[in-house]
Amino acid sequence: MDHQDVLKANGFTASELSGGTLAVRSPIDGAEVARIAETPLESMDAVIARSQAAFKDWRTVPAPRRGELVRLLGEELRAAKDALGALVTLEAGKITSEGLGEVQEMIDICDFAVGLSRQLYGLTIASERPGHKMSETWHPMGPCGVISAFNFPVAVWSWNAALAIVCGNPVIWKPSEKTPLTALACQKIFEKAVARFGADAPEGLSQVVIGGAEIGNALVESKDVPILSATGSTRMGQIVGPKVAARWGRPILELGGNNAMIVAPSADLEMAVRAIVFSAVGTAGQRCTTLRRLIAHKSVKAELVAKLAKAYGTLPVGDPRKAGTLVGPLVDQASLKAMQTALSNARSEGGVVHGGEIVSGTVPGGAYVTPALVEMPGQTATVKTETFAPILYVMEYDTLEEAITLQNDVPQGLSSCIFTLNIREAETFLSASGSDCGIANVNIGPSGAEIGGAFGGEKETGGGRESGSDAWKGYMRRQTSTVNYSASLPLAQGVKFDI
Ligand code: UN1
Repeated sequence: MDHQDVLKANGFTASELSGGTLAVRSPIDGAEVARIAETPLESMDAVIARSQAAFKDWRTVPAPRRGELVRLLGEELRAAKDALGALVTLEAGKITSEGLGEVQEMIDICDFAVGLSRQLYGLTIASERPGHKMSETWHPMGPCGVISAFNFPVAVWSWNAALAIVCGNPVIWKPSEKTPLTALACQKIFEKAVARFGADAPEGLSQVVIGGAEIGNALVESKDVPILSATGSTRMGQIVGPKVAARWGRPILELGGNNAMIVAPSADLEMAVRAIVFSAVGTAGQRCTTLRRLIAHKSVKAELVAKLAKAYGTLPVGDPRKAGTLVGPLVDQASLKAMQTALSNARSEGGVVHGGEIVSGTVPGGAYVTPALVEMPGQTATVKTETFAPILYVMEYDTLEEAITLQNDVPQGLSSCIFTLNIREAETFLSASGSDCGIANVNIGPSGAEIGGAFGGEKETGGGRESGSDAWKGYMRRQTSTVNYSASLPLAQGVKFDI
């Protein structure tokens, strides 16, 4: 399908795609595919007011009924899967299977949220006073701002939106300037679900705002947006987090990762190689969870690097729409430049680089590269820095303690893993003195997390949790209630206060 066919399949009209000020380019060939309208900064107050008005209605709709809307959203996403997946490929440059996988992730979180809509449980708690009952109830919070990145242009919104909506909160979404069309397409899909749902879905329950940092900043600074979920660089989070906290809002931050794999002497190397290649070069190294550091035991490092070099040598790089391609383009030329800078820095720190070359002639206009494997003498400044490109730094270790120290000695704390068949090593890695990351896996790579678990990480990754487990609590406020059904008024802690 060419670009225009994909846009048509997602319901865009010619007038929606022209006459605006934001140029949208496809990483596949660098071609401008649309020029869309941006949200005027002065209309942000009205956008937020609409969301607040929607909140007043939506918070009183019973949660299982709110879940029905998300169930319909999941149905509409199933119907739109091929078209939306192709749009993710067009706008973010993901290979077809990963574009579709991202939409599947949206469907999965909708299913999860539907079940959740009947399980927003609070506790009942034993009171120390006779004739008293203590319990907690979870209530909606209010508008949830979502600032998302180009690399997961639709799934990250759905993690937030599906949960926020069953929790009783409207959503205002500011997508990356690089991927606004996928956001507008999701809004169309959401509106289809609303049309089927009926009148108790208020106008403005989900809104998309288009523009740059100043549009996002309007959400970040507004007291009327109590929850602000932001995915992107640590630099961005460093600005957003304190601003939201300063106005007593609740930030949910998903920032940089610098994810490692430890390969122990007992590891199944064939399996490790497959996991490494998928997690280091999948999405052209542009996932937060991409494998960026390989910490291999000195007894297996040479063999592992040889196997990897062989696998890297035959990786199909090219047009992400073509069957068989595994590595699509980087998002733009600036990413390519950042990758080259990181590689030259690594070289000057003693690194030996394999690959990392520009692939010309695949699709003119796109930023295509062969993934790089870089043998490093140690964990240098460049290795500690996240570069959003397919670069895998390889280091070696002697003792497990040394490997865990290396794994933890970076500013980021998102995802991590160990390949070992030794239960002592596996459990040590998962223990309190093991990996310091939000995600720690055994015999699985660091990327490709399922929606059932809570997703997020520590340190410069920002501490936020989204998606599964009890991440929904981040979208609600907890109310603790004590009811006295006795005829006396005893005070807690034995305090006497007789009047
Ligand atoms: C991200 O890279 O921004 O674990 C999110 C994964 C995906 C989510 C990644 N499920 O790779």
